[in-house]
Amino acid sequence: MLRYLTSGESHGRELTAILEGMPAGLDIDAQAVNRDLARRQGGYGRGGRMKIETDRVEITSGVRWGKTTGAPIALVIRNKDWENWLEAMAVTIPDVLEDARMVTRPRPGHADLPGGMKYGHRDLRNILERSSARETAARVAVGAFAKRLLDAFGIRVFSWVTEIGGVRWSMKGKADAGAFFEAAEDSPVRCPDAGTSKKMTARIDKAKAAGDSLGGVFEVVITGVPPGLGSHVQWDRKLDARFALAMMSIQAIKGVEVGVGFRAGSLPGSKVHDEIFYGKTAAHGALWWPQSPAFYRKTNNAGGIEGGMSNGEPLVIRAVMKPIPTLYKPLRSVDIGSKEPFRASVERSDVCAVPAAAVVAEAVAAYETAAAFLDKFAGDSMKEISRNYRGYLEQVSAY
Ligand code: EPS
Repeated sequence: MLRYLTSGESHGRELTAILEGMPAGLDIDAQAVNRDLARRQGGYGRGGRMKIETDRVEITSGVRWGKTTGAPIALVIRNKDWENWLEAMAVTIPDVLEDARMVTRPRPGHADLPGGMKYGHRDLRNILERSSARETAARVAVGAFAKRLLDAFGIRVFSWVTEIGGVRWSMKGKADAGAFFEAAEDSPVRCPDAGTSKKMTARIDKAKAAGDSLGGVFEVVITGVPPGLGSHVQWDRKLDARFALAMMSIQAIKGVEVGVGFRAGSLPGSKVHDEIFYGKTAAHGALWWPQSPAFYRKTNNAGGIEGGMSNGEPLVIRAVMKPIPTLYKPLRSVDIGSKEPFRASVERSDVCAVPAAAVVAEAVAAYETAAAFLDKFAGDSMKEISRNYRGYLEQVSAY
């Protein structure tokens, strides 16, 4: 069983994650983890904090001589900004406290007010420090380990942005995950289309000038997934249900779609379901793909999941991020101490973090895929899992 926990505050000493259940014998490349951490920090529309931080992972357990041992893997990412918060974020009461940086003004759309009421804090900093999307750096590090495991079995995870603040990329032609991903990597907003990228950055500039923030939509595609991850037999084993939970757990995500998604509500069944064919097929491109003849589809409206199970097609998951609630434009709120209304203004924030959220989504999707993969092909070492996987592929090929 794969599992992980994260801890850490936005301006505390560091973020920590513990990942347990990774098999022994997996090659680990800390630089690959750092590359993903840097990708999360990027994107047009990020604020001042990302100029302070250079996120780097420290692997403090579970890896020896470049390989996992099977023991829990502990990951640490230091907050450089912590040095500016030594007193305000101290674990013990500081001798000198010039500025506690107390927060009594809840931001509409943030965890501040419900969190304060729930935990009984009069200082909302105790809520915002943990609810901040800074936590996603730890999840990206965990996701990089999951990606490494999936990569060993030819499974790859991609992401790109399809909409920012109403500027939409309407994808033309057949989706080519590899090409879209390469183009997205070169775009300041992770949109594969250069023309749309320009319009998106202009939209972000406009929002910034108006003191506003923007949300958007991104897509995650996972290729090389064999049929049979997840299960139809119980609610919490359904693969799409697990993806929905994972996506919604990312800060500021308000909706998730799989495959054709919400458009399924307006199309008839004949235009939604992916017809099944059997025969000689062109190379599928996935490592697991059996020898021809085989079952295949010409469309992928299901987004690679039927009955809560992967069906062998690429997994396609989309999610929408709301505009960041920390915005320069004053919004009405009420001080929790004085109960007086005020208009919130902030010192520092991102205008748009949709490109970063797409990178985070890659990480959580990689984790869910790896967890489902290990559920099915369980083993304590890479050797054992490879053996289990090969045996299953023989069964699929002969079906
Ligand atoms: C973030 C770090 C935060 C914010 C952002 C995400 O840094 P700071 O609050 O010090 O500027 O930039 O978080 C939010 C906007 C939010 O509302 O939580 C990061 O590392 O991604």
